[in-house]
Amino acid sequence: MHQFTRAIVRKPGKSFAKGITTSNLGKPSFELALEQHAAYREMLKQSGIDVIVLEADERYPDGCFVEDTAVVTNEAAIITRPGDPSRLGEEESILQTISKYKKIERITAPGNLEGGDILRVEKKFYIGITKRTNTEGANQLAQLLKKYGYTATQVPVKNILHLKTGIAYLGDNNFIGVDELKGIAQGKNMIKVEQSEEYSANCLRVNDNLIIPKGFPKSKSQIVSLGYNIIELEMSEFRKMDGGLTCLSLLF
Ligand code: CIR
Repeated sequence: MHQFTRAIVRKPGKSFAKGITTSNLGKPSFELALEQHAAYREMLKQSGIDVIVLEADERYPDGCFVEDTAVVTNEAAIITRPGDPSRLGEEESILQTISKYKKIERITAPGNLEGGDILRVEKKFYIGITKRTNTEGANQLAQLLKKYGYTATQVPVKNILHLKTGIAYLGDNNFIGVDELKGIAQGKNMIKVEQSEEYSANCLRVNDNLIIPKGFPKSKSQIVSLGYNIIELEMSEFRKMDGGLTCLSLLF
């Protein structure tokens, strides 16, 4: 599995509760979100990551979900073009920061693409076609990835926000995901999440650790059996805004 050395994160702002959500789980607490974000940053440090922390930008309530603003490979950072108008512009400060470390490529109009729709499995990328990522954006990304020696496959996604809302690659040919996306794991091992625990399909492998959301016992018992070094994080406030573990960082 790819080893990461750095991550960019952005703290949630006071406008956090004004972001986009479909969850019906109520209004998030800003204070609790800050606490949970601090625990997330601590987890990254424990996993050997040098964490670059950006302050909140109140213009963008969803700005803490930095994953959506770039797709980062060894060779380049591909700056995305978020598919919801309220999120367009978040990518500019990420560009400023990441350009210190990576060559920059960009997704351009009429392409839309959000990083939550991009699943990397070793040298292969899956690109979810969703309300946020259109085929134009996906084609542009596929071309760029091809240039750097990767392959890309487009996957239509229904019923969930992003591709990675429903599936994660844990490394070692292991996936966790929802039934709809089982095709991606064909011939490999996939832990199937039950509908009541759907949120736990978004896990995050960071170097030697596997990060899982707290409160999903059925998924957890199956993940434990795979033998990973597990860190559980409380994600309640981000979940209220449709965000998961992968959304909160850009790892490279
Ligand atoms: C949104 O709807 O855009 C945010 N409230 C949640 C984004 C979550 N990001 C992700 O899954 N990569």
